[in-house]
Amino acid sequence: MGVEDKIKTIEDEMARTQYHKGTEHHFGKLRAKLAHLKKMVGQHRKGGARFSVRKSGDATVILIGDTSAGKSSIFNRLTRANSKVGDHPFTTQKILPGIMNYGGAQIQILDTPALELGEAEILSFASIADLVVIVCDYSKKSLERIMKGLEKAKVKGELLVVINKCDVEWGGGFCVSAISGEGIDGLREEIYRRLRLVRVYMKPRGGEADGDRPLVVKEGSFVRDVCEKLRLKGDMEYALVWGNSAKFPGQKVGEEHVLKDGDVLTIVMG
Ligand SMILES: Nc1nc2c(ncn2[C@@H]2O[C@H](COP(=O)(O)OP(=O)(O)OP(=O)(O)O)[C@@H](O)[C@H]2O)c(=O)[nH]1
Ligand SMILES: [Mg+2]
Repeated sequence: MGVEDKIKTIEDEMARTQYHKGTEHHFGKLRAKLAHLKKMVGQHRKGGARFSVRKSGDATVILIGDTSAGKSSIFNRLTRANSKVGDHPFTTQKILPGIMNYGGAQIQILDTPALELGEAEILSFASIADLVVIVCDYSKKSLERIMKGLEKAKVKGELLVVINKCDVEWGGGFCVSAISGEGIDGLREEIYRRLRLVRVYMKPRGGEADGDRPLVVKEGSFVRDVCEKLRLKGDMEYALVWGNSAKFPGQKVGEEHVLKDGDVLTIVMG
């Protein structure tokens, strides 16, 4: 039997077996075997990469955590994508991208396989994300280990710890329930806040602002950055701004004006 077949046999056995106190030990052994075999396969494949994903959208957020913490359930709540949810361990086998629309900002969310299936490799994807969301259940038993893993993998980005399954037990901190939906709206807001993005709604001169499709730039960006993002040819003469960064509606500003989230902007070319 080849390694791939052995992996399939173990995965099938895990899928068939109910996970509870009595089978915990057996699962542990299967998990260790699986991790070992997968590592071997990974080493044999060209480049050793088992997972891949392409970045898209205005920013990328990765959900990481141990098996059954509820990563896929949260992912399904945040995006329109549909990742398989299972009551047995290791349901997710690949990195799956989805989009969370936040007032027009397109935030890419990545669902990932359990860290037990290849911590080093999954954490290497955490380095490319703009925000790492650690998902734990109320026991928080894996939190310390995951934090150490991130440190070891030199992941320096923004971190958010989410404690799932608050419908079963309140875990303190940022506690949500993917089952009941409690705290999910707050989680969307928190994710957006942590990404420090600024949505700018472009308004043609004398026309209406496009309220559905903002241009998304980083906090602290200037009008100049928007011009660059729009690849405007020629020179800007001035801009008009309405909203949070404007002293009054329709304020005339230059390239050095710092924009704020929700601004409406008209660029007037020379
Ligand atoms: N009570 C309760 N159960 C939940 C909640 N979120 C997820 N679950 C359950 O927990 C189990 C695992 O959920 P998943 O979303 O598949 O977990 P995961 O972290 O993606 O698991 P892997 O893909 O194996 O890494 C399923 O039976 C879910 O229905 C929650 O908020 N409350
Ligand atoms: Mg999953």
